[in-house]
Amino acid sequence: MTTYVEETLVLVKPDGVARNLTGEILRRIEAKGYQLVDIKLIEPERELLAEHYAEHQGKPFYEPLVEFMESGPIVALRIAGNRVIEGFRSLAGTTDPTTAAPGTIRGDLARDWGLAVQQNLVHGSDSPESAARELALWFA
Ligand code: IDP
Repeated sequence: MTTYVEETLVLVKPDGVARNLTGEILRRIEAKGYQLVDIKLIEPERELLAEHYAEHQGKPFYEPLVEFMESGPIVALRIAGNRVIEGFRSLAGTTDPTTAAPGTIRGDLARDWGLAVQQNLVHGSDSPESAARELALWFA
């Protein structure tokens, strides 16, 4: 089995911070054995969000997504571990809170408010390339 250490970007989105779930989310990350490398509370400029979500520009949920991400503070986490990119995506669960598996962050804790954007508590980079790009954006 290949073992290697990699890093990923996790964001506790505004719904997670507003609902006081930052500690619970970090607890799950640490309980899984991942290392916290850096952390900050940030209210990002629109330019940062536009770069972060560049792949979604033009989609129907893009504007509501950016507005949601501007609606309150975000906690950015740099975390490290073997296969942490894939591992955190597994901890987070799938995008839709209603169908995300129980036991995952989204499955256990995220609410489906019936809004134009899924307020699903967390973001996690989806590939090594995304992780490098997003860590450079959020921890410039
Ligand atoms: P991910 O965060 O699970 O990787 P992405 O497809 O990268 O999902 O989408 C980014 C974010 O955009 C999601 O976390 C969610 O907040 C929102 N989103 C994605 N798809 C939809 C949709 O079909 N309706 C509403 N919001 C969506």
